[in-house]
Amino acid sequence: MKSWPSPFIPAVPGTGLPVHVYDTASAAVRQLRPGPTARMYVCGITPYDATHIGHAATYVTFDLLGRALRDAGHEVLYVQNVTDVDEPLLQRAARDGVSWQALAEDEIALFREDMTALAVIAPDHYIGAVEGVPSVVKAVTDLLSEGTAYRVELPEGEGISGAGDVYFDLSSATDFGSVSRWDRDQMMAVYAERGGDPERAGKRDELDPLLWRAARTGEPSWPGGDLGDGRPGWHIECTTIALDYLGMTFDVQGGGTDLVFPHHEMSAVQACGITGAAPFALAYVHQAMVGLDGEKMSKSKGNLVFVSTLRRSGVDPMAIRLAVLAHHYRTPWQWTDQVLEQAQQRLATWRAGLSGNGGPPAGSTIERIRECLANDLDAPGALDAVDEWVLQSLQGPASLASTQAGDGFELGAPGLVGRALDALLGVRL
Ligand code: 5CA
Ligand code: ZN
Repeated sequence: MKSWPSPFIPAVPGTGLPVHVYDTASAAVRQLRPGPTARMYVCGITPYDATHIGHAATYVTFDLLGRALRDAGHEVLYVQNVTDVDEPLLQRAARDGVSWQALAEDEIALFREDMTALAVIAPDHYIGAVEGVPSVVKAVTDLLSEGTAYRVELPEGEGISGAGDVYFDLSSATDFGSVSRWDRDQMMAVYAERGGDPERAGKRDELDPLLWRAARTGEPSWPGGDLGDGRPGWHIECTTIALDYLGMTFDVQGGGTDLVFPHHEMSAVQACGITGAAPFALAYVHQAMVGLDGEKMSKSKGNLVFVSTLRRSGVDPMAIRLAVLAHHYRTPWQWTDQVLEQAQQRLATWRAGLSGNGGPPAGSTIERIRECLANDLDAPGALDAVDEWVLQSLQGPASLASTQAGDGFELGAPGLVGRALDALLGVRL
């Protein structure tokens, strides 16, 4: 699937530090140790509504991680999916009387525009679930023949395919639970509301995830060979796309904390079942939930602030990016008018502070930005470092006179800081 144009990344003198991030699976901040190419998979949108600030936070966070890895000398191979066929998309299309394909196409187009405006680096492979169907068919067929998956008959009168649904057999997995570290009660508490079907008759374990949904009347389906016509379950979509484009044991699996269980847990356990290897990813990194009016911002609740609505009302996308970066990715936060106003104020101040020919020396500020990013993506810390440089810049050379030889201002420093903001933080002034 077509992605979006990537922003130009200017060169910045020096190199970034080894990147540390919080890995959900080991419950600790860990150093990433990629080879020359860091491999990153981030779960993409289900395109039934526009990009909201929570989505923006997730994609800006992983954009920041990609930038930090590039700055530390790695190439980044970045893969993202689009869940372009799934229950919520089909339901919304039916509700609104539009085709699910048209709805998905429109929302993906809007998402591309939002990502471009927010200066998010595009994935190298942007893959739709529909594009991934042949791969899912192969994987599920293999799992069935190995006995790690099983068929469940369709409820009477529901299906148009006789072959039945296919489920993954969790009893075949040795490391189920190793991504989330949750116990069974925690899992059961959220499974149904997060797309699971614990009540489905005929499953061996209530938690077994759906791999292949046999064709139903009125639902889209694709040829599944021996599986019969049908469509992929949600988790297997990400399992197979990640395996196809990154291979097993890639560096970072990313998404929001709402995906820790079941989505990332199931994606991982299925990948281990398919390949016979482990782990699926070396680190699982999660963006905390962004909320509005005290609740998680979510399409199903409808408490949403859309990036495109803000843009249309004249808000500078860089102010939206700064509003996101003002919050650490591991801390849940709420979107308010004040958050946006502060970001707009900061953007204006930075623009003023960077508009001169000379300024306070850039080197130590760039170093601080790099230290912050390498230290579990401390974006708020990086913004503080820039604030301090800008303040000194606006106060003029006198602010440095007591500590520096001459007037202390360097010609070209604003240009260097501007390039660092652009390359490392994705903030273009
Ligand atoms: N298509 C699946 C992933 S395979 C999905 O979760 N789509 S989504 O459209 O619901 O979410 C897209 C991404 O945004 C996911 O990584 C999700 O974890 C993240 N996300 C969703 N809501 C929020 C929120 N309120 N705050 C932060 N991130 C969020
Ligand atoms: Zn996913």
